Amino acid sequence: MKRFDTGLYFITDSTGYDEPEFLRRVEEALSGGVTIMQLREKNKTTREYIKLAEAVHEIARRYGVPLIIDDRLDVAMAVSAEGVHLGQSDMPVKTARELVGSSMIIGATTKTVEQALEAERSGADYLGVGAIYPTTTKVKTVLTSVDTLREICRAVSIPVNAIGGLNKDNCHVLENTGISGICAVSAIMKSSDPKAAAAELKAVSDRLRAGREINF
Ligand code: TZP
Ligand code: MG
Repeated sequence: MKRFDTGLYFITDSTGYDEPEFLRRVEEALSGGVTIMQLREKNKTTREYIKLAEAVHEIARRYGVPLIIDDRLDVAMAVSAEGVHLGQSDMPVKTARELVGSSMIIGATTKTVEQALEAERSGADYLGVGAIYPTTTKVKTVLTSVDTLREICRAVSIPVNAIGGLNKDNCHVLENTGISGICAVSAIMKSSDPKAAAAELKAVSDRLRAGREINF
């Protein structure tokens, strides 16, 4: 059975770092309390993506953290990653689920209740919803209101994570929304101390989830 905890969902961005420094930051973050991570690369060739995913997977395994690959089911399968994360213009969740069966974690980005219900029906295991705040991470996205986030949490029974511009000082808007966790790129990746940044965000996430039954 798939068990995973989206409490602190760390998403990578290797922009501006050479590979050793990138891998060092990933390891620091995992040692700070990341519960699940996503390798997110937009400008690598397939071979480069696979090579980096193998290196990241080796680290993630040591920390018992599931590795999710952004956008690319083929890369996820090639490195036996624990999961894949699919956006609205990537392979449909239903198709991916048919290809991989039940064991792989499939996440989906959704911005409306309709998209969320469709993703859940198609076999998604968790949802990412946002951007809650404007983000400096290279991404084409529009903002999603906290009200919509709350409606999505009510509408589905799979875990829902908030994403976009989140840091330890601005997560209070997520109180009582029903989220299962928070996703962060720059708050961890660009920190001078990724371990401390992850630990702080984990504590924030734990507080947000306190008293709620978590359905992961
Ligand atoms: N999807 C919606 S916002 C976002 C993605 C991938 C980027 C979030 O990055 P950050 O740095 O945590 O704002
Ligand atoms: Mg994507």
